Amino acid sequence: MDLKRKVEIAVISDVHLGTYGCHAKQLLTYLNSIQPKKLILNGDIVDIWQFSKRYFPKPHLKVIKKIMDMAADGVEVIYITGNHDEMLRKFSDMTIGNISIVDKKVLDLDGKKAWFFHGDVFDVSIQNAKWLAKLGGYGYDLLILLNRATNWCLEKLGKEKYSLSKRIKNSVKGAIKYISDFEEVASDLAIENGYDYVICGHIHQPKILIKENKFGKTMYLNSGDWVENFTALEYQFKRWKIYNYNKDKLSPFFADEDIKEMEIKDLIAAITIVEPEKKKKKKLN
Ligand SMILES: [Mn+2]
Repeated sequence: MDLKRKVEIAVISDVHLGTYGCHAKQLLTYLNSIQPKKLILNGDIVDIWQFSKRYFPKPHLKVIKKIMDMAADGVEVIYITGNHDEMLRKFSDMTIGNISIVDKKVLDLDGKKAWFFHGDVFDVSIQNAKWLAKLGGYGYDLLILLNRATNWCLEKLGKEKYSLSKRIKNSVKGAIKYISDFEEVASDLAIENGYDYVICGHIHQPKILIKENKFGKTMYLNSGDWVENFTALEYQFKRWKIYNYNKDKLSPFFADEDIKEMEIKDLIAAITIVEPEKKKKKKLN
């Protein structure tokens, strides 16, 4: 009997393999517990920025192996590049077997349009991002180049690359503002482009929100991270849910899962036992 939880789509982001903060073991347990049709890796999976530290323990390798195995078993793996794995952007739009590397992805989900991207395009300037991204796909690509150019200059000047974690460390207030701006901009752009769902990572804040403005509404989703939150997004039965490793662990995540495992006679018994009690109550009344 296969006890893996079947989901249509599982989305993870911000795993940061190759860093001390990454919780690879928990992620491995999670990946072993699901059987998705599509696995979307929404950026910052392997942290190539910090690769020089030569830290890459066994569980981190196992995560990579697991993802490759899933792909070999027929899972469609979509690797969306982030800023910490931006080196992979050189290979964007490449496909190797069931694994494809892209900078963004649009999927049709039961007649609704879902827009996936990591979210670092908003880093350099969230205000500039707003009007640049209005150019649709072209604007998104421009923003990636802008971010890359900025980081290249910073490096040449001997400064640290622009990173969100640094900004958060610098000021809590600034971080809160950035997070709400991020959610706002991503949602506004999604509404403008007619997307029903906008799915990001990057800010390490798992969330599902309905966002509305005068032009329409969209659902904003963030898959969180495997550094602090241990979260994923799952799409099944035409709806999205946040999987939270600490809360949901490996217990049946959807209510109907334990029903599915029951024998038919037990199911019938479970329904029929209730009946005599109901009748009894009626009589008492
Ligand atoms: Mn990122």
